[in-house]
Amino acid sequence: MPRKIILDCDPGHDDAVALLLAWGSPEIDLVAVTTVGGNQTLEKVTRNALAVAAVAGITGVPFAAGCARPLVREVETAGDIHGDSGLDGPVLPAPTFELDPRHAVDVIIDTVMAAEPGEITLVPTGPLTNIALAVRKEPRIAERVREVVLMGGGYNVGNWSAVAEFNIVVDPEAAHIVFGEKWPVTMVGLDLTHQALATPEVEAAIAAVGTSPARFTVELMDFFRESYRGAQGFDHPPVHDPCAVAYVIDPSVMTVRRAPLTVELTGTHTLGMTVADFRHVPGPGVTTQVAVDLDREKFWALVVDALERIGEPAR
Ligand SMILES: [Ca+2]
Repeated sequence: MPRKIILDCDPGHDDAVALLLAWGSPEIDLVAVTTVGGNQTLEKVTRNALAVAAVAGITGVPFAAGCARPLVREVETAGDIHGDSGLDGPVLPAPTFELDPRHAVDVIIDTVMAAEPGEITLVPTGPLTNIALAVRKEPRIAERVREVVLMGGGYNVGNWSAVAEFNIVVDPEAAHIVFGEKWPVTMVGLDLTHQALATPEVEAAIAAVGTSPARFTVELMDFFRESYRGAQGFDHPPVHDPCAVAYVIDPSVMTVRRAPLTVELTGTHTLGMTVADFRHVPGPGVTTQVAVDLDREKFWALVVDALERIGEPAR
């Protein structure tokens, strides 16, 4: 049985790859895509999500726009990494379908409440604003969601500050809400995603697929490489977001470790830090875990397989 997921994203180069991976994988049933302001403004990331849908030939999946700003703090975007459009590099095609008229928060609630308990997995790959608001508006989703597998945070490393990751630090209050709910949370953070580097060998394997979605992916990675070289001194860009999707497809793609997980909300130098407490053997009440080690070959094989399955969509 394919796993039903809602991808809550802010495309974003790596979100785009996450969307392609989800759409092209038979193990995933993509039931909705929701957008949140993050890497760029809500308007831009929503347009980008529809552009990726056009590239991949996605049909029959509701796409809905959500929150334009964090719960408490001012808008902060990542134009230095993702460019002015939020998806700089390739030419972005025009949308091929209309947005769902509902707010993303309502799409999340409606989808989870209409499904059987334990059927829907939430995969947030942007700031957690929509997810936090959804569980505040309809608390019963906390018991009905199978699990939350999110890209964000890091127990040992940051990128937006020395200790904080972008998705978490731009809306730490939302992350606090999501980490504190009853649902199981897997945090796929920078400790893991910095192992998912789009090396020239990886790009060559993607390029060899030979389709327009594969070329689109290579163009995204080329832009991402230059950004990461300039902004953070990486030789090859870490492709964060598809790691969360890959974990849903095949949990053996990474090792995880259970630990209590909290978010720093008041630190002078540590705002948005995700703190995993590894001191004790976690008790049965601990429902959070962090991703540790990635099987790189298995991960990139999933991405290449998905692109092969997507093939050359009709326009
Ligand atoms: Ca993202």
